[in-house]
Amino acid sequence: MTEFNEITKALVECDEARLIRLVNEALEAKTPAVDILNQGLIYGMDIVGEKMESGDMFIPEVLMAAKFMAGCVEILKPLLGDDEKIRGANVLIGTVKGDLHDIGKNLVAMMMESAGMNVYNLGVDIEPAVFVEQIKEKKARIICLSALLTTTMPMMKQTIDAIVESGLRDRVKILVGGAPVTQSFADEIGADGFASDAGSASKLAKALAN
Ligand code: B1M
Repeated sequence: MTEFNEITKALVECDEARLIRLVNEALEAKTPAVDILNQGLIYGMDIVGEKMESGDMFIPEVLMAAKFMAGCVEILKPLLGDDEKIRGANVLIGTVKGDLHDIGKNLVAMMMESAGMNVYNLGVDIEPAVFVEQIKEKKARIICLSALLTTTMPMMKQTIDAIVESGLRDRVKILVGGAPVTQSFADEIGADGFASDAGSASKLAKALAN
């Protein structure tokens, strides 16, 4: 088994001590940090996402893997060049106005960070105008809206309308998600994509960013 396979396996198995030891050993053996990130860790998080989609891994394990991955990224960060640190486009994510649920949205943010994207997590109860202002400020290209309540789903449409009115719609891809949200709702409100879970949200964002 290669050192990358072992790192991937330790991450998927949420074995933190082994994971950190393997990453440090790889660095001592002069393995480039970018290879450890891409071939070991990011690949591992892709597998975690697939296992979550198929029901072979559950939310607490996924959160744990994302946390351990973030710990390894902290070890590697000083050794990565600027281009390698930010592989993807800037992503904005927030729960729409009126909605205070943030566990799923944070999971999506963590999966995207783990996949190498530069994520700005705006929080919960976010006004459409704040999304618009932050798109400009963060030069974001991917916008992720989360809603967990049927009563706040219409706020997703209002947020998209505000982005259209601001003249920024052509510069961004808008993804929506959250337990009550569906693909047909996403189509109806003019979103560019829908994801039912954090793994597929991360995959979709990566695909749309390229
Ligand atoms: Co609330 N709540 N809640 N709640 N809550 C639900 C959503 C509810 C289904 C419970 C129920 O009645 N069975 C119900 C909604 C009913 C409806 O609208 N159809 C409900 C209600 C009614 C309410 C209140 C109105 C209750 C009240 O006060 N009377 C109130 C509303 C407050 C508000 O928001 N204004 C309320 C409050 C709360 C708490 C504050 C107590 C707490 C939230 C704590 C927090 O988030 N920090 C809470 C919780 C915990 C829940 C449940 C139990 C769990 C939600 C959760 O975290 N799931 C929920 C019932 C349930 O879902 N079983 C419920 C785990 C999480 C990992 O999954 O969020 O679905 P989820 O995220 C997934 C996907 O949906 C997707 O990826 C995630 C990971 O795979 N995803 C995205 C999420 N966002 C995405 C964005 C994307 C892509 C994918 O962007 C591209």
